[in-house]
Amino acid sequence: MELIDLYKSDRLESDGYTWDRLTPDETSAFAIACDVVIAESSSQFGIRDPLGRSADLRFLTERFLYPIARRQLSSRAFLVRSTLFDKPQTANWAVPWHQDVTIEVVERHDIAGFGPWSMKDDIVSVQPLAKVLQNMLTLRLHLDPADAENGALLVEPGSHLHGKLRIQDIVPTEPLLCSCEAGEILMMKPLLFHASNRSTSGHPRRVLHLDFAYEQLPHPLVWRSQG
Ligand SMILES: O=C(O)CCC(=O)C(=O)O
Repeated sequence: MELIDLYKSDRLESDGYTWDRLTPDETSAFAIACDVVIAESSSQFGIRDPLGRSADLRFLTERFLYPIARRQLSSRAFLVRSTLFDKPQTANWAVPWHQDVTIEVVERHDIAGFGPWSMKDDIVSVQPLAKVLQNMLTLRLHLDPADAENGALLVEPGSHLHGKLRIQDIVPTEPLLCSCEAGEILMMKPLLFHASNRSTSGHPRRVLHLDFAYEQLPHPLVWRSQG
C-alpha cells in the first residue's frame, strides 16, 4: 500500500492527533540526554522510564514539554509514563495496529471496569475504563527525522472516536504516515489506532514517548509514576 503523509492537523479532538515542535537547540539537548540513557541501558527495544533514569531529561521535560501538554490537555496535566524508543538495525521491530489501552499503577485493587491486570518487571499494569484513556494525551518527541524507511508511526485519523476496541476490530482503512523532522512532536490520543513498520534504513529513529493525564484514578488506585 502506498503510504500518504499525514496532514498536520490542529484538530486534536476530531482527528485524534496534533503537532508542535521544539527548536533545534532544545531538540539537541533532549537528544544528548537520551543518548546517555541509551548508552547506560541494556534494553535494545523500548527503554522504560527514561525520566526516572535522567535528571537532565526530567528538567528538560518540565521546562519544554510540560507547557505543551498543559496547553493541549489541561493546566493540571502531569506525566504518568515515559518510554524511549529507537529502531536501530540491531533491534528492529514492527508494531502491529493497536490502541494504547494500559496504564501503570502502584498496586492492584479490583475495581469495576478495570482489567485485565498484568505484571512485568515488578510494574503493575491494567486496562482502565475508556474514559481514563480519553482524558490522556501522548507526546512523541522525535529526535531524528522519521519517514517510511526508518519506521515512522502510522495512524488512522479519527479512529480514537470508536472507543476501546478488541484487537481484532482494529482495522485501519486510511492509514497515514507520520513523516517528520527532528524536533517535531506528535501529540495523540491513546485510543488512536497506530502501528509502525520495521526500519529498512540505517538511520536511527529515536522517539521520547510521554503519557500525560490530569485526573487521579478512582480510589484506592494510584498512578505508578506521577511527575
Ligand atoms: O514507536 C513505535 O514505533 C511504536 C510505539 C507504540 O506503538 C506504542 O508505544 O504504543
